[in-house]
Amino acid sequence: MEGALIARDRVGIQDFVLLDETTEGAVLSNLKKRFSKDLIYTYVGTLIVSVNPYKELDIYNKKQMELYMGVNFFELPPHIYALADTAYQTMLTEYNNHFILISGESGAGKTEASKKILQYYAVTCPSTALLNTVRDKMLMSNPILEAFGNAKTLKNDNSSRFGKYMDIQFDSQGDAVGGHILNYLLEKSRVVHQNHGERNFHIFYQLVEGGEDKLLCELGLERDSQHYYYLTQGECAIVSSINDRNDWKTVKNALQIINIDELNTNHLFGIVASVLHLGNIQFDSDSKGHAVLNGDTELSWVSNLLGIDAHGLREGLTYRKIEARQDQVLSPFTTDHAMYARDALAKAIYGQTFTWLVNRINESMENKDSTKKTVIGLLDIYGFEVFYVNSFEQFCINYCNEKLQQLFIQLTLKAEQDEYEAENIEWEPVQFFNNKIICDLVEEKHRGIISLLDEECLRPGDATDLTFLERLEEKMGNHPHFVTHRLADKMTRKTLERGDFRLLHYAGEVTYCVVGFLDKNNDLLYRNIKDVATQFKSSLLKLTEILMAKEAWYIRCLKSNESKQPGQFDEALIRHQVKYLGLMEHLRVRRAGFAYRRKYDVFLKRYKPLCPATWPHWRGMPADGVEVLVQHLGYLPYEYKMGRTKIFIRHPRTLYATEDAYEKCKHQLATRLQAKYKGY
Ligand code: AD9
Ligand code: MG
Repeated sequence: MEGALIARDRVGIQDFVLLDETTEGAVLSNLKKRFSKDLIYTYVGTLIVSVNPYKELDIYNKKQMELYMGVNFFELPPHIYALADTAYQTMLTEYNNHFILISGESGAGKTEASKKILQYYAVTCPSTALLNTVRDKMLMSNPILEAFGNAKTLKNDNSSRFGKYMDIQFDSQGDAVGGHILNYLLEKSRVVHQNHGERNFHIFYQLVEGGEDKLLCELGLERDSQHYYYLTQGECAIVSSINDRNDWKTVKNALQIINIDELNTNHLFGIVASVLHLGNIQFDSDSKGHAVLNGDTELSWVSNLLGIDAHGLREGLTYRKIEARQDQVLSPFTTDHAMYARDALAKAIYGQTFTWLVNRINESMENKDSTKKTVIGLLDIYGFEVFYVNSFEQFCINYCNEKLQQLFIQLTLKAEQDEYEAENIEWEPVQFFNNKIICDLVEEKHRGIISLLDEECLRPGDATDLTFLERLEEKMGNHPHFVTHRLADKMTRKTLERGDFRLLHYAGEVTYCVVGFLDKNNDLLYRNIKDVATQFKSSLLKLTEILMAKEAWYIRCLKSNESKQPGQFDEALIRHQVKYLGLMEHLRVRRAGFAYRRKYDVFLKRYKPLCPATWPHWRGMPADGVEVLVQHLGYLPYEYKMGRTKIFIRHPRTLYATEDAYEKCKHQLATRLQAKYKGY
């Protein structure tokens, strides 16, 4: 019981709350010391800091999982299994909902962490043959969604290009009985364009590399990714850390497990293949400057695979249909317009396929039993990212991270301080940077960037990306987190192009190029034209509501170095992340405060057998019962405080001693009961 919490040796300190000094230097040196011993997890109270090791560690096996089952959080060395288990145990005892927020920048280890937690539940929760199939489906949803929704970027060879929130549903016995996934904004533009050094979604390469000869023949595909325009722009089809052939087998197997039958699997790959064929359709200009297809082969493959009329498809790719009164007029495209139409179609087909897959996965994991369930939600969203050129996609991704940081601040720093205030607990306020100002800049109604973008998209006439930028300059001119070439001082201006705007995000500065903003936003907007707020903004808002109603657990992932190398601890990079993730503030709040708090009735209900005056019933107010109880247990005055509705315990050790006493007492009670009933 002593053990991990107060361990302080060559491997550093396992909980930052116990550091002698709460300076950035001390935090970094502790992280570094632990990282050098392959100890990638460290606590700040019940929050986990994880540093990406970029190598396989032998800490995720079944034995390790069993070790952490049912053990008090601080009893063993820090591990995400400890967090997963504590969330699970709390859910069972308090019968409430939880979520685990995994955050960090691109490549920091969020997706890996979420997979490990899911595996932990799949292995350690009680099981039956029926439930095992549900679990297999949950586990298998990962390779499928990663194949269709992840890609190699410059930051991460397996970068999530969509956001994912997964609820794992448990029954009252603690069995994992079902699951549900919400997905957020897939980066569809990647289907038709990849930057240098990046790839399209994994599934395309898996199909071309791993697909059986017969299948490729049926789909009209060459076994050569270089043959496809949509796969060659990034010039990096082969990635040493990725085995497309093996991954293909995994995905095929996973599709079977989630009950997608052979017919639908064939349709699915037919659609994937049709996107590749579409990308290879090229256009020439006729004598009038109108676009004409430069061949029929690819067109007929697309029409065959999608089951649509070839003539209609050709017309759709080369003409705009204008409805005039009762008539339809066809207005020919230029080659640029035709390519745009082709790409728009490819993105739409892929986007719909992704949504269909998520729906099918959800159907397969659905639990139809209507008895009440509790859930643990796992949030794994694309991380904050800054590239050489940043576009609308990065704007959405970084805005999403900004929102999650805001949620973290609300739920931890601010809520912690608010709670002390509400509970009348004496408290020295801690200053922290609140990024609400940046969230408002992006999302405020009628004034924020998204609203202005929507307005510009809906404005009839001559709206362009540049007129949008002008509108931003007009409205945001004085905002401390917004700058453009025109608004910048002399020094800053040198680093800004005329078509750029720069946002000072919580995690750093990002310069966005406005080219394509209107087009890409239109794509989102027309799905939901009646509402001016874009879909993404409202779906994030909904997500925040879902999360706010649950008890939160946090994993903050740090990227150890930019070159994806094992053993490299880039101090400057890590210092930056420690800073913007607000770890120092979090640590100060935690250290100054109380590690554990519970409502009086919940606390009393659990521990009342430990005191003759409260067992089996306490007749008075719960707060008085708790006071009597902790006096009996010998709590010292500085170890706890009585709030308005809750007891606050300063140090986890105090609670663990109580929990141990409770376990012992429970055991004795059970033995006594057994002895009593033996006589009957
Ligand atoms: V992004 O925002 O989706 O671009 P993530 O999800 O934060 O990003 P990811 O989990 O994909 O990053 O991790 C990136 C890579 O780091 C993985 O592919 C692994 O090679 C490596 N990684 C991450 N976590 C671990 C770990 N716990 N053990 C070993 C790890 N390797
Ligand atoms: Mg990821």
